[in-house]
Amino acid sequence: DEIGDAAKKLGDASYSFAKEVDWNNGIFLQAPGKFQPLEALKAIDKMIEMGAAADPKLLKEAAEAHHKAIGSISGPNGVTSRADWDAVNAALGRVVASVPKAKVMAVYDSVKDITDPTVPAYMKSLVNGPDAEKAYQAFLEFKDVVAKNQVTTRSAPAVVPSGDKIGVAAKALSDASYPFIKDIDWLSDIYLKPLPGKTAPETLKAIDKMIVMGAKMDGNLLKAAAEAHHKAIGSIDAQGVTSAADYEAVNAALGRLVASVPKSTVMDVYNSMAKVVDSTVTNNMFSKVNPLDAMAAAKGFYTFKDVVEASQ
Ligand code: DGD
Ligand code: CLA
Ligand code: PID
Ligand code: PID
Ligand code: PID
Ligand code: PID
Ligand code: PID
Repeated sequence: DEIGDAAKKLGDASYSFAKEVDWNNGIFLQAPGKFQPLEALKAIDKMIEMGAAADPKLLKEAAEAHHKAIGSISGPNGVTSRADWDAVNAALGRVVASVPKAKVMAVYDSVKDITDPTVPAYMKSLVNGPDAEKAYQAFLEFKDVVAKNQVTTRSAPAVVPSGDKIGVAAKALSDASYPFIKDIDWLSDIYLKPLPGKTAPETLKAIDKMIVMGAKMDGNLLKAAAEAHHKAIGSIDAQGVTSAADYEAVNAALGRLVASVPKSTVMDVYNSMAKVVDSTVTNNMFSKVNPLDAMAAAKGFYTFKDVVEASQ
């Protein structure tokens, strides 16, 4: 297709730049300017809306392209192969073309709002400047091809299941865990801190398992889960906490999503996460909330998971 061909040209002009970026740099975990959690949440919300509007099949293919690209990483900077670099660009171009332009620009504008204007020049200073300029020039040509192939209407909204066992169980889980949710400091910057003692390549292994799980998920249920999160963001209070009803809808949507993939795929995520999240992290989280609320939430979760497993 045209986007695939354009991605090859983009690769010709941008792979030198890709090789110069230190993909393992811890800086990418930092807020790109002043830490403003509620503004950042707005930007994430625009990404969620864009994801929910995208063609689920193309999202799945983009996840698969990323998984493949992780498999061909080489060198200290963590760069993927030239072929996989092109394949990721092509897959993302197709995702972008599957949503109306305004959805893409809403992401751009909201991310701009939380990005310090000196960031681009600083990032450029870390690589060979002319290579960055060449890559940007090629991106501008690529985007014209994407725009030419872009839809004007979003994909259909998700069909949300109702009256299922997971929905019923989600109410019990949410009743048991909402007090715990209210104890959590959602506006803290602790969630942006690197995992103690873990390197980027180690953490990437766990992310890869999540990508694999995402690629196997039912596309309609993934869209429904994204829509539930968007709705939940719309009802947050000053502390960032969503309403009880929207929290319940998120739990139901995520339970159904988990049930749409094999158990071993979920356990691969859990086991790889457990390798990078040690008990200092979980104990620290626990120390900041009411212990009884956390234990009631945990009990609720371990009961819920049996219902999910039964529908898996
Ligand atoms: C936890 C898990 C939450 C940890 C929170 C930190 C996660 C950080 C993720 C880092 C993000 C990485 C990057 C993301 C994106 C970056 C973008 C660039 O507190 C365990 C041990 C292992 C814990 C770590 C693994 C958790 C993985 C969870 C999957 C998360 C995937 C998503 C990640 C983020 C991305 C989201 C999109 O399981 O867990 C606490 C448990 O720790 C406590 O141990 C458990 C035992 O495993 C269990 O066997 C049992 O003993 C239990 O239960 C205690 O404790 C007992 C009873 O048995 C129960 O019935 C009940 O009564 C209970 O007590 C009541 O207290
Ligand atoms: Mg979510 C999970 C935040 C958007 C899909 N997500 C998580 C949690 C964290 C979070 C609270 C990971 C850390 C953790 O396990 O803490 N997400 C979060 C934010 C946003 C967001 C702030 C922003 C809008 N997510 C989002 C979107 C999607 C997802 C758009 C796609 C539709 N998210 C998704 C999945 C999963 C998460 C599939 C998880 O599996 C993971 C999670 O919650 O695992 C348990 C602990 C969790 C919480 C504090 C909240 C849940 C409370 C449960 C139900 C009860 C508590 C149990 C116990 C005390 C602790 C967990 C024990 C453990 C062994 C599981
Ligand atoms: C400017 C000035 C003009 C010239 C110009 C110009 C530039 C405009 C630009 C630009 C626009 C632009 C847009 C970009 C957009 C990037 C969007 C990224 C979206 C990320 C998402 C992430 C996610 C997910 C995912 C799916 C999940 C949800 C999420 C589901 C259902 C200024 C040059 C024209 C770069 C969507 C993918 C996993 C949130 O206009 O004179 O330069 O760049 O998890 O969805 O699960
Ligand atoms: C524009 C203007 C509107 C019209 C429009 C428009 C277009 C927007 C577009 C577009 C946005 C867009 C985004 C693209 C992004 C491509 C990103 C590619 C990333 C590739 C990576 C590869 C890799 C890896 C990997 C992980 C490793 C690092 C690597 C570590 C730690 C402008 C059309 C709406 C194409 C990250 C995955 C293995 C490098 O908005 O008027 O057209 O395209 O190895 O990580 O090692
Ligand atoms: C233990 C001991 C026993 C008792 C026990 C026990 C506990 C086991 C546990 C547990 C397992 C477990 C699993 C959990 C899994 C969470 C998985 C999260 C996945 C997140 C993903 C994120 C993503 C996306 C997304 C889609 C995108 C890709 C991504 C596309 C196409 C220890 C109790 C049985 C919690 C997939 C969603 C946006 C990456 O066994 O005695 O306690 O928890 O962006 O894909 O867009
Ligand atoms: C298990 C054992 C296997 C069988 C199995 C199994 C099950 C795994 C499961 C499962 C995993 C799982 C995960 C669930 C996670 C739910 C997470 C809910 C999060 C809700 C949030 C709501 C909110 C917001 C929001 C953003 C705001 C904060 C809030 C800020 C900054 C165990 C079946 C495979 C259900 C985060 C979105 C508005 C609070 O593996 O043997 O069954 O379920 O307002 O952010 O303000
Ligand atoms: C213990 C012992 C067992 C019993 C037990 C137990 C307790 C475990 C616990 C606990 C785990 C736990 C985990 C918590 C996790 C919370 C995760 C929240 C994530 C929030 C995010 C927010 C954000 C943003 C956002 C984007 C911004 C950055 C942020 C930028 C660029 C010990 C009870 C099981 C509470 C990700 C979205 C706005 C950070 O296990 O016997 O008690 O709690 O602002 O992006 O700024």
